[in-house]
Amino acid sequence: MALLNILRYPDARLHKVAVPVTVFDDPLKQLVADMAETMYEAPGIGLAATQVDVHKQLIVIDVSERRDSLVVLINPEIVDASGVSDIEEGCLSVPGIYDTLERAERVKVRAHDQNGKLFTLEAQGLLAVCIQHEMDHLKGKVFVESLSQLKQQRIRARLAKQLRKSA
Ligand code: K1U
Ligand code: ZN
Repeated sequence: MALLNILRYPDARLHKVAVPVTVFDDPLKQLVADMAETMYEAPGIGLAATQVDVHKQLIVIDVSERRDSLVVLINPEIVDASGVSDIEEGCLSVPGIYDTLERAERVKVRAHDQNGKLFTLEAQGLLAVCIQHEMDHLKGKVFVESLSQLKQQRIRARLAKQLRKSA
């Protein structure tokens, strides 16, 4: 397995739109394993392929406390959504920034697993919010871009300061 590099906002590659996976082969399974290892090591509760500069519709998520319940969503589609959640979001591509967006509290998602098998998952709470956050990455959207212009300005200033400190 290998640790992958996570792109940092405002890298333009985070805006690429992912294409559907058509081949469920060994290299795809290797990518799933590498993304899971990268997510656990970060640590994070989710990771979209876009964030590791692979522009395919593939997400890994684990919101369990024991970190032993990996969910792999390939070509995910939300088929039902309800309620309103105010769970705070973070992003491995925007370290140190947390905020809430208006998200559905419950989603029903249809996706393929890494063997190509189609399944439906009903999620609520943090898992539902994480699925929506990761699916936005696949569309080339980073969560901070849905915040007000004022908040985005402040975030850009904070990130520039972080960058200066680490240089
Ligand atoms: O997409 C990402 O960058 C991952 C992101 C997912 C996410 C978190 C919270 C709400 C919605 C989506 C993260 O994992 S940020 C890190 C984080 O939340 C976390 C890390 C360690 C333990 C618990 C949470
Ligand atoms: Zn993110």
